[in-house]
Amino acid sequence: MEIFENVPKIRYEGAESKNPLAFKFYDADRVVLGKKMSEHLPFAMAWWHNLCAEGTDMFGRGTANKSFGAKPGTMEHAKAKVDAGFEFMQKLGVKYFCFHDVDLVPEADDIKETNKRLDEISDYILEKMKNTDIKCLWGTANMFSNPRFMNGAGSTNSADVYCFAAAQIKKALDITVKLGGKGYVFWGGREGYETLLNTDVAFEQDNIARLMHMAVDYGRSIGFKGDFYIEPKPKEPMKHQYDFDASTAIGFLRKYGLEKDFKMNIEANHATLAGHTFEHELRISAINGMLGSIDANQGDYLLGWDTDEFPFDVYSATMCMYEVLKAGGLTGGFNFDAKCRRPSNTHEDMFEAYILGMDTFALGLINAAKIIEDGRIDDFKKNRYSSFESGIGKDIVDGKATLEALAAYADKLGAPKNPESGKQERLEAVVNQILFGAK
Ligand code: XUL
Ligand code: CO
Repeated sequence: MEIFENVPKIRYEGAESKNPLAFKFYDADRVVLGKKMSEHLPFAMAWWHNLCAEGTDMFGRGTANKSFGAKPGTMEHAKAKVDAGFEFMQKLGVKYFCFHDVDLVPEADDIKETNKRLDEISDYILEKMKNTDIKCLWGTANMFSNPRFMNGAGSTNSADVYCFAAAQIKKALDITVKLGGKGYVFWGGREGYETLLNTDVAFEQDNIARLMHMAVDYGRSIGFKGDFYIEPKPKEPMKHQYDFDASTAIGFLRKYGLEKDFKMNIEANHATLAGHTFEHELRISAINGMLGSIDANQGDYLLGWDTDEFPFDVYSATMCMYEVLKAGGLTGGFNFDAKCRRPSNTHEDMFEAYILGMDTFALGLINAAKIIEDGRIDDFKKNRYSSFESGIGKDIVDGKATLEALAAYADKLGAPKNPESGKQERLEAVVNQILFGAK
């Protein structure tokens, strides 16, 4: 049975098209820098926003109907969401999905019953997957919504809750492996604190690391070959979250010897909440060999919280794709961790939102490839450090210098000349020329 009857298969119609249900820029088979767009951009659907969230906010009920013809809270509804999700992905040509355990089935009072439901729904999803080329990008356990996690999961003060979190991770890993997921995410929404007055930070961080080590050991023991991811976020819902940003999370992973099994899942809106640009977080991850996957969305600079909007900002997508291309691509994908605005409450809006996001990233890819082919930005950056390519600069880079030798060199020099201009405005103008100039 077709659920989205009014929506046809979404096709590429080109930049001139006025059809809201067509791609203007995302042309799956178009080759950019030697690879198809669809390979550069492995898009994923976020189960939670797309199939579960109805637009509830702090002040009002949902506005969208996500019942898909079944009674919410039942296994029939869980299956209807699978049907809707697969039809949705197939119509858009989205090849991956991401899920939390509790996105898939209604959580029961008893974890044994929840797990039984997860077995049933994952059988149903597997069956669907067999007839399509749709795959699982990553799975995760929701260890933040249930009140039992109010003091954290890995960072909780309750050993019983800690064990419950372990049980949820174990099952979420089972399901991720069963569905062939490429990754497993830890987003620490409740792993943090409200006040230091009641918090033993060192103990809590040690405990989070213990849980992650157990997850890695178990995952590997059941044949999980993919990457574990930390998804950094500085705040919301907790006032201070331990995985503040990529640098903090990478430092944590190294401290606890987890860096070989983990990479970063960078979310654009989390980057801006941390006071960074999206591309900053991508660069920091990439230079540490930890750029894994992306949660593709955007925030609102006028609001101080995680608005999870669909990507619309072409500059940001361009800078993102520049980082991704420079890093040689992602091992993960681009998960639209994004939701329609509350008044965009129709099923067509769900499609149009994904079309917007996919077209924005297609434009980002096209633009980033042009910037790289043009070469001026990369050349400028490289030449900017040319004083380290010979003489004393090369000695420094080659590790041949001592502080005394450099001080002697500086003594002879007197005062160094000021370095050359950083030319930011010229480089920004070059980017604009590449984006909007003659073809
Ligand atoms: C919350 C968030 C999560 C993670 C997965 O801000 O981004 O949905 O992506 O738990
Ligand atoms: Co996310």
